[in-house]
Formats: sequence, C-alpha cells, structure tokens
Amino acid sequence: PVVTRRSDYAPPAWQVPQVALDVALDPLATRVRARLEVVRSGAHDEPLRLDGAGQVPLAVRVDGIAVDDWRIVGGQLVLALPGEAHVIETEVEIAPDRNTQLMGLYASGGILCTQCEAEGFRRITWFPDRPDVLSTYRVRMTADKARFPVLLANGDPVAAGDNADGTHWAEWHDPYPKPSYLFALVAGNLAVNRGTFTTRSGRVVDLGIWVRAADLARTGHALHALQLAMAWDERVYGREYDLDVFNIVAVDDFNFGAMENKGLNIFNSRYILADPDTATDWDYDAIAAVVAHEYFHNWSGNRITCRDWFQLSLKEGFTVYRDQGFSADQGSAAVKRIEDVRGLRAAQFPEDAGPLAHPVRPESYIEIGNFYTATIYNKGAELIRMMATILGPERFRAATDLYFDRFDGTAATCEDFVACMEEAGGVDLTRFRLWYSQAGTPRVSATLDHQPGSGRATLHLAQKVPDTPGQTHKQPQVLPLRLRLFGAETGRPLGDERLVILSDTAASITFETVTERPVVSLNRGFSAPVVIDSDRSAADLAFLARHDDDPFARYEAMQQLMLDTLVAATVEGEADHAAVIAAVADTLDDPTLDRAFVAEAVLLPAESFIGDQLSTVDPEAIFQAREALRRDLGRALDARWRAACDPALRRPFAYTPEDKGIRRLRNVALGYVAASGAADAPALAYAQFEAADNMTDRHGALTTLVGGRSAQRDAALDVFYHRYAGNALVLDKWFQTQALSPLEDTPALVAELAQHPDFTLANPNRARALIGAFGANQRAFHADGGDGYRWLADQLLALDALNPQTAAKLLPPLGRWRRFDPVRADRMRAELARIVATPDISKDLFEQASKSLE
Ligand code: HT7
Ligand code: ZN
Repeated sequence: PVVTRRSDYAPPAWQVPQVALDVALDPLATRVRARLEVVRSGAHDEPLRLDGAGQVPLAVRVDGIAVDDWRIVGGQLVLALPGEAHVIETEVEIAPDRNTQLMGLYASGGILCTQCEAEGFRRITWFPDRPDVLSTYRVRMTADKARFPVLLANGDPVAAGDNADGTHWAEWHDPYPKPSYLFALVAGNLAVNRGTFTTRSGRVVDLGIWVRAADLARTGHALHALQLAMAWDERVYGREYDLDVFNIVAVDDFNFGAMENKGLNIFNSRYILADPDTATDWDYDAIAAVVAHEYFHNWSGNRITCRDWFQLSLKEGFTVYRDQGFSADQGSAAVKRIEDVRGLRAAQFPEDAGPLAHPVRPESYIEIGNFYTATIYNKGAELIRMMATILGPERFRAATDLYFDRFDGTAATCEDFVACMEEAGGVDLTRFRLWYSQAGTPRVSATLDHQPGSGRATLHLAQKVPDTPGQTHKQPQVLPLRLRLFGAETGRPLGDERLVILSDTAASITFETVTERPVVSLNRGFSAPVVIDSDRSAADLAFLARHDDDPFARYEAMQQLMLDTLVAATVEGEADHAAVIAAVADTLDDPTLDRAFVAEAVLLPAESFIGDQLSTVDPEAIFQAREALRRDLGRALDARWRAACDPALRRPFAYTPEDKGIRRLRNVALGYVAASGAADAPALAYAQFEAADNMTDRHGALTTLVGGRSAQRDAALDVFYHRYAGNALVLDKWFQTQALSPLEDTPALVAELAQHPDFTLANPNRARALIGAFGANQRAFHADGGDGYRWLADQLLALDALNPQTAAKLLPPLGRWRRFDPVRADRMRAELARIVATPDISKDLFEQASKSLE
C-alpha cells in the first residue's frame, strides 16, 4: 500500500478557482458533468492530475475540444496542458444505489446524499481532491420530481424549474471558495422544520432541518441547538454566519456523526432526532454538541481549512474545544469537564498507549480515514485548552481573532495556529509544539515534602513521555498544571491556586506560609492531559474528595481513591472498602452538590480504565473486584440509593440541567440497589421501566435489568423491542445494551443477535451498536480466553467487504494484545494475522490490522 508522508507535501501545481457541476441524479446511473476552470500555479511544466475512484471518464474535453491523450496513473487522470489556464470538462456515470462504502454519492433510505471528507469527492467526479485546492461551486441537479422532490446543495439556491418529462431541476451557488471535501448535495422526499436566526449584523438566515416526514416532530431540539450555537459563536468568538441559508439533512446510514459541508450539513440521524420517548438525556446532549460542532466548523474548518490532512487537528481539535465550551455553557461546566475527561481516558489514553498511537499531527498514513481518531479530535482539543490556559481568556480570544482574520479564505496549518497564539498571546510556544509531534500520554510523578515548623512545603514534579511505535527517547513537554494546597486540619486552602508550567524533566515548587500539614490538589480542571502518579494517601484523597474547591479535582480525588482500592483488590483478591464507602456517603449527603455531579462522582471507574493501571489485564479479576465494591456500596448505602431512585421523586419530563441530574443519579442509584443483590431490585427496576415517561429512565432501568438475571429482564427486553419496532435508533439501543451486559453468556448472546432479522452490517449505527459495544465490553470480549476474538475478526472481514471505513474503526480492541496474558495475546494476534492475510481486504482494515501486529 502507498504511504502518504507529511514531509512530501508540495503545493498544488494547478488551482481550480471555479467548478460547475451538472448532475443528472438516478440511483442506478447518475451522470456527472464537471466543468473545471484550471489555472497553472507557479512556473512549472507539470501536467494536471485529477483524482478519481470507482469511475472511468466517459468523455474529457479541454477548452471545448474532446481529447483522448489522457492517461490514468496511480488512480489519477493525467492531462498535459499547454497554457496557463484551461477549461476541463469531464463526464462520468456512477451508481449511488450500489455504493455501500457510504463515501461519495450514495443512497440512504431513498435519499441520495454525499459524503466527501476526506477523499469522497473523487468518487463523484475527477478532481484534484485535496484540501488546499479551493474553488467556488455552481451545481445544477436534475432528478425525478416524484421520488426526489427536494434538491439541496451548498450555498444559496439560485433557480429551479420543472421539465416536461417528470423531472425537475435546481441550481445552487456557493460564493465561498472551498475544498472538494466540503461539497454536498442531497435529493429526496424530505420534510423541513424551518427557523430563522438573525446575525448581529442583521442578516436573516433561513434555517432548515430536513428529515423524512415521519421524523419531523423530533427535530425541534436540533433546531433550537443550532440557534443557540449561532448566538454562542458570535458572543464567545465573534464569529458570524455568512450565507442566507443553513440547511441540515439527517440520514440513517452514515459513517460518522455528521459532516460540516458549507451551508448544507449532513447528519447521522442519531445526532438530530430526539423526543423524550425515544432519546436519552445523553442523546439530547450529544445532539446539541454535534449540531454546535458542525456549525462551528463554518469558521474553524470551512472559512479556514486544512492545508493537508496531516493538519486535520487544526480544524477538529479546535472545533472540539469550541463545542466543549458551548456545552459547558449550557449546564454544569464541571460535569461537562468530567464527562470529557472520562471520554479521553476511555478512548484516547488507550490509543496513545497502544500500537495505533500517533501524534496529534501525524507523520504518515496509508488511509486518512483511519486518522479521524480520539487523538486528533480529543487530545487535539486538550492542546488548544492548554494554550488557552497558558494565555488566559483575553489573550486567547485575541489570538483566535488574529487566526481567523489572518487565515480567512485559506488552507492553513497547525503551525499557523500556534504562531497566532504566540504572537497575540506574547508567549514563546517553541517547546509546546512537541505536543503536536510526540505521541504518548506524559506521566507526571508528584511528591509533596512538608518541613513542619518551617512554614514551607516543596512539591517535587518529574515527567516522562513514554515510548510509542516509531518514537523513543522523547523530550519533556510543556505541562500547565493548576495546583493548590489545602490544610489537612482545617480543610482550608493554604494560599491561592497556582499555575505551574512544567517544561523540564523535573522541577521543585516551593510553597510558603504553609501553617499546617498540606494536601496537594493537582492538575485541577485536568489542566494538562497527563497521568499523575502521586504519593497521596487514601486519607488525603478522601480529604480532597470532601474539601477541594475545584469540582473536577474533587471528583478526581474520589476516582483515584476508588481506583487505588480496585487495583489493590484486583491484584490481591480483596481490599478494604471502608474509605470509598465513607467518601461516597459524604458525597451523596452533601446538599450543596448538584445531582449530576454527585452521579458522576459516585460512579466507579470503568473496567477498562482499571485494566489500564495494571501491567497485565485480568478482565475477570477486574470485573469481580469492581462488582464486590459495587455490592458493598449498594448494601452499605442502601437507604440512600433507594431515596435517590424513589418513584416519588419522579416528575414529568423536562430537559433542564436540574432534572437531568436527578435522572442521572436515579439510574446510578438503581444500579447500586441491583448490585447489592436486593431481592426486590428487579421489581424496582421494572416498575421504573414501566412507569417512565422518558427514555433516560426507561433505558436506565433496562440497563440495570440486562445486567442481571430475572424474569423482568426478559420481559423488559421484549416490551422494549416491540414498543420500538421500526425505530432504528431505539433498536440500536436494544442491541447495544445487550452487547454491553456483564453477564457470562453475553458472548453467546451477541453471536445470536448477529443473526437477528434486525441486525445488518449495511447500517453503520447497527454494526457499531453490536460489534462496537461487544469490543468495548472488557469482560465479555476477553471471556473464555478469547472466543470473542474470532467472532470479531469474522464480523470485521464481512463488514470490510461493504464498508471498509466502519470496519477499520471497530478493529482497535483486537490490537490491545500486549496488555493481556500470553494465551489471550496469542489468540488476538492470530486473528490480526488472519485479517492481514485475507486477500483483497481494504487498505483501511489492512493499515489498522498490520500496525496492530507490530
Ligand atoms: N469533519 C467530519 C468528518 C467526517 C468523516 C470522516 C471520515 C469519514 C466520514 C466522515 N463523515 C464526517 C465530521 C466532524 O468532525 O465534524
Ligand atoms: Zn469536526
């Protein structure tokens, strides 16, 4: 396979300032006529190279004259051109109905739609399909009017009309030059929920959320989120929308969450559709976050795009940072930070510690689709957050203003962004740049040395960036660590919070006026995405869990206390649970804490995160240790859990931060009642399941029931299935909940579910719901020495034949073999080897599997 390297970047030899497309849409035979105005860029005699995949040119014309002296070399159409500027016309035929990869033009439930990021445009027409070629697009679509009454594309509508043969046409024009990956069109029988937004300079923008008519009633939340996001970006970043139209279309078959095409976002329907009966609070939050994320791309991604795909985090890391800020402002910022860090630890830390580790700005790839990762997105967002912390809010805003002004209308690099931070922030980020080039999660060790009587304490910090594939002997990175000391006797802070920038291998920080034994609160707000190894005792952690004034640090102290207990129990077979029980009781009893925070704080660390702390993961021992602690917490605090899930607390559904917190704690509490082994737990859960007026409570009860064995479990699964038959998004939950069950027979059940008539590999949401959830279920996936590995590999190979991108994304659990005992490791490697040896697998799956074997 061809490896693309960052160091090989060369600017495009030809630019394409104008594109006109004429698309005669038909599910089985769509004709695409493209007219490209090409201009030589600089003095050279390079031919024009156009990318194409899956189609042959039926005709090629240069300046109106048919030519046949073109060649296809390495998938590119190569055309020698004599002059400085030419008009190139091509014609191709494609079959969206047969496109199972869901890249390029494809069909989803009768809707024709496009997905062009990263390299899908080349499946539609011949084009220099790279992000540094910016063009204005005029698009004319023709389609059967009865089947495809709505025709949408980027930009603004220009004209439309009917033809005598039952077809109709529409023309759209996007005045903003854009790379081909932002091209989009949609044709279908769609209904619209319309709204408006008036920008601060008075532009009235028509907003539309387009869905199947049956889904229209579930679009209100997304529309409202869009309006909130538009206002937020004006207020917080000074960014205004720039077209008269902003459309969003929801489709059921989508490889990702959503796509930020200029003026025409296309979404996975799971990130648009919501009503209380079918969507959980998690879904509601995710919809708002993804709608905001895609909208924010209009500036961070579209107005300023990426020079090449190695710069992907320029738009994705920054836009995740922006959507995190938006979500934090909608409710509890502390809970949002906790959720984001939980997600980072669940997905990015393992990626950074495994065979697929890569820097935020990678050096090479085989398939760019494999680099839409937690590292690019979430670690990338942490890098922006650290720069914002170092600069402070005013200077950070000045730096983003500078970036948006300076690079508007261009294809930029991560370096361009950092240079703006430096210039407007008045800081030197030379060493900070290592975050972009070095992979791996830095580990920081911290020991606090108190000299009683001297009024002084010294914090000794040391850092190490671990080796990752292809990278050893790394330099120390720049770590902004927010710190504060608290007095162990009084519980009061000893001085203000300090921001310490650790940029050497080791440093010692001295604190004065330390009048009592200090306890250190470290990396407050998770100011640096690192692992902290500290010598804080269980008593100190319990103390911080009670007294820290930084909510994240308070949560973190509790988690560390739980983690230490669980690691000890896993290794030694048992541990004293008293300190955790007391800390959880205190948290539950604190009336000043918001319920959503309490729910997060009393949740035990995930099994996979416990495994990440051990040299060899023993999934069964981890599960048993965690269950034992859950049982003891359930029993010791029974009355408190029952109070939190008391039916009397229920009130009619409202999507407010307060109600969400109550529901979240209710479901956590229900889980603890069940974990206690109480005989009435299934009945309690079933009662909640039946009485619920919203999906959060119903699904929470179902999850608890599916985690145990009872008659109510089977009944609830059956009722749920029949109640939501025909609702694909809810059926995904039905599959996923069972695949996540901790019961011993989950592997067998998952294999059975793969044969269920509602299971299909053709729909990425369904494939992820079953296969992805099973891979994430540590106990089930690794059960019986690894019978699940073969099943996963078989599924991946079958899926690869249809949709390589989705298959490749589901492979990483098999690549974690180094973390397991030799028997499991050998079996995982054998499956990876089998995948690599399978003839004709995609480069997507090949890259993931072969790198995982190294
Ligand atoms: N920028 C979008 C990325 C995306 C994507 C990537 C690969 C294959 C399919 C895809 N669909 C969307 C989404 C985002 O980050 O906003
Ligand atoms: Zn994005």
